Amino acid sequence: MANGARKWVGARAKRKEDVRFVTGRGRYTDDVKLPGMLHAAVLRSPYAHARIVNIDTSKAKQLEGVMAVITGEEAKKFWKPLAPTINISMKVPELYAIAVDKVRFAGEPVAAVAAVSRYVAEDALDLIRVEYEPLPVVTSVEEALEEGAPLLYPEWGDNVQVDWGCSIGDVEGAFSKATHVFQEEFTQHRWTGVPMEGRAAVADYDPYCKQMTVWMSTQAPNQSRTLIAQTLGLPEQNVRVITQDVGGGFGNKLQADAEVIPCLLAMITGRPVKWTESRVENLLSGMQCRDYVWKLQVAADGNGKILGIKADLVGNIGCDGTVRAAGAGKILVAGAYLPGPYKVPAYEVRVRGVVTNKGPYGAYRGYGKDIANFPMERMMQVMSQKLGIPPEELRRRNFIRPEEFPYKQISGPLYDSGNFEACLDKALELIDYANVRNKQQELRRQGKYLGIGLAFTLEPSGGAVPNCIFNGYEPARVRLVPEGGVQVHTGLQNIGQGIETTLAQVVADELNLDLDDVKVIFGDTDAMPYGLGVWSSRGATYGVSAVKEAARKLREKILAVAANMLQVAVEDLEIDYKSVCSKTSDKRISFRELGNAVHLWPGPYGLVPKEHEAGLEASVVWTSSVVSWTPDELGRIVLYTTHPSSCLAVVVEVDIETGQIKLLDAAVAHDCGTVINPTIVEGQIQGGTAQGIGGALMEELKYDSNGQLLNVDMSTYLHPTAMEIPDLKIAHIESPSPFTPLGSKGMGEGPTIAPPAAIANAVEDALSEFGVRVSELPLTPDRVFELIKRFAVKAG
Ligand code: MCN
Repeated sequence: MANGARKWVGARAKRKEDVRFVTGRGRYTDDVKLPGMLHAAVLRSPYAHARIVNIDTSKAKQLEGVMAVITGEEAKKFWKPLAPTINISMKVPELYAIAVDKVRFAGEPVAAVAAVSRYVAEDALDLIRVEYEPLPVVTSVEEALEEGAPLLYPEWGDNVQVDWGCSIGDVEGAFSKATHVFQEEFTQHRWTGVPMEGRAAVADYDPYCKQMTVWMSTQAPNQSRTLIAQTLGLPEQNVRVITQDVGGGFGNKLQADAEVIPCLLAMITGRPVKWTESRVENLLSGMQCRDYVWKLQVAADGNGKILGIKADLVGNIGCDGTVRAAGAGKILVAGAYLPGPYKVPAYEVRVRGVVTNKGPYGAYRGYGKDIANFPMERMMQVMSQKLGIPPEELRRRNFIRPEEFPYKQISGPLYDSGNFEACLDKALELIDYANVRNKQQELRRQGKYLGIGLAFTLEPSGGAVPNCIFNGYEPARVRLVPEGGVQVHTGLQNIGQGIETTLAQVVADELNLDLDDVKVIFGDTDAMPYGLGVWSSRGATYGVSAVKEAARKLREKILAVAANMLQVAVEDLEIDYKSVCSKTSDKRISFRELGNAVHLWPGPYGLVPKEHEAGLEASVVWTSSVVSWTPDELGRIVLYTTHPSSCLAVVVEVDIETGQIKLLDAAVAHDCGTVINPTIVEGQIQGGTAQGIGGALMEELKYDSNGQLLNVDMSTYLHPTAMEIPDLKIAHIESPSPFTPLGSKGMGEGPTIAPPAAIANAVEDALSEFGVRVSELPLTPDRVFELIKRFAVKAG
């Protein structure tokens, strides 16, 4: 195959990993069974805020089959406070995996048991007596910000964990010359990722070799290893994290929090210990998201062109967003990405993350881009209605244009490429926009309420946060084995998103192989390079680039060795299927001959020319070529990453008698640069959009004023099924990124971002004759019914 030709990249290859999933051979952490293994259970606080006065574990210790019972106070002798997951300048609390002195959310661990079975361990929990002194509870940001509010961390002096802001351009000038100023408040409720498999860890400690092995369900095995080693004070090189299949991560599996409990219990008992999170535990103490209030002011000229934005965000980040969870960073991302795909000449923003007695605030598909997206896309709808400019036209007037890339957004990020208008046009075409608009008028005359809603997303794939630099790199190693096949070692993790197939596609193209000739190896910190796992849709940006460059390097080496062996010039050679052949003669050598010769029987002069390392493997640490080490105007070191974008268009019908919303049609036109596998990308869009629809229509973590979570199971925390999700229409628009060798950008998070705004916009559009303004989500039938009643009365 000629250099650069593509057979696999862009192909709808079937997912390699699905063979084991559909044959029931997926291996999850809970499947791990070790000889002599104990089971852990965790006692959790019933109070949202309380001082721990005393814990009596004596009866639990006497129960037959119990091997260890530990409280936070006792555990403190063995471990250190949880290490922060994100390294951003903000207040970092001193917290332990098992609470010491005080609990700050209902569900926080206060003691743990290791026993011969989970049943015995759970029975032992019932025998532990804890004396609490309840403290006043704050659940809303308004309460938490009040003068004299109860403080979660009295040493901070307030409840604000993160506070950042900036003012760029002539903001006051923009507002004074504006024809229109729009002022709105947008809020979103609290929801969560609900991975099918909760968090889980099996720890096995060898005290003689000081070796800790942890099977763990995580999105980032190396980071988990570092966090576990730091917390337990173990030499990191002796900690091995093994991650097999992961039953969904969705950003929720980036910490090492409760997972360190079985590790400590394994050290104490000298036996392997398993802990698997129950659904109740997952809803109480897993990563929670959204839950914020934006106050937004937009200055615009007479044509609806944005002149300036003033924005204020207060996020309810629960008990913590840095140690138990990494959600505080989302607040900063939201500040940077509010302007999204639009030109904003002047921008003033303040973002605050406020702690309350709700559960941990962590990463969830979107990581702050969702927080930025909702107010901006909702504001587009409000502006469109007030100005009488169609929503698609208003967006067009404000879009950054394709010829303007790379584009430095006012809030800091450098956008690599995109064609926003093409995405918008395609999404409209897919829902047959003009026709639906006509039909809308007709149906309204018959008493049927149809609405169309749009939302545009733009996000960094690979992370970019003001005030900090993410480690913008990823390593990869590609090895030709003697038999002629290839192994790829990556620091990414398969969490269901399909990297075993897509990375193989990239390598297969570079080395002219079939997919079955390539094995992708991941999920074992003793075997993989120190890569950073998967979050912020970084795989197709960083991981893919590293693998492609390593395979290219190996290709050069293969050609050089073949030239040596065949005694021809490198330029005369090309790679054919599993072999190297001369372009001008019938000389040819197979990968097997080459692999055997180099690995097993290198000749006296060596077969690998001096300019290459010996062996037949190549390693690359790929880094974003565009990192500005010079602080920008806000004093930030900025990592420039890739920016996928998309447009979601939905058509809804609202039954005004019941408040029921039916999604009649939905289309996504998205741009993630070069698409490696369209089928996988479409699957990501289907799954991500379904999650976003869930958040828009039904998913909600409901807390009462005492900080009690009221819905801790799947019969009360509602989740969408196939019944609620329309058959999505999907189109790919490709604006290859100039920042990556293949032009690919990540996209896994994006589809979850747009549905809340698009659906809220569609509902407002459907109910425009009542003047309905959607102020709260999820749009459950009772809430929609209330809205109609309230606005119908207002409208008289
Ligand atoms: N892809 C592609 N071509 C592109 C971009 C992506 O073929 N131009 C493919 C990738 O190779 C990969 C998938 O699409 O197979 C998603 O790629 P990417 O967007 O790079 O995301 P990551 O591999 O970094 O995965 C993480 C991302 C995130 S951050 C969350 S959260 C998430 C997600 O992907 N959680 C998921 N998708 C998920 N999918 C499943 N099934 N389960 C989760 O927990």
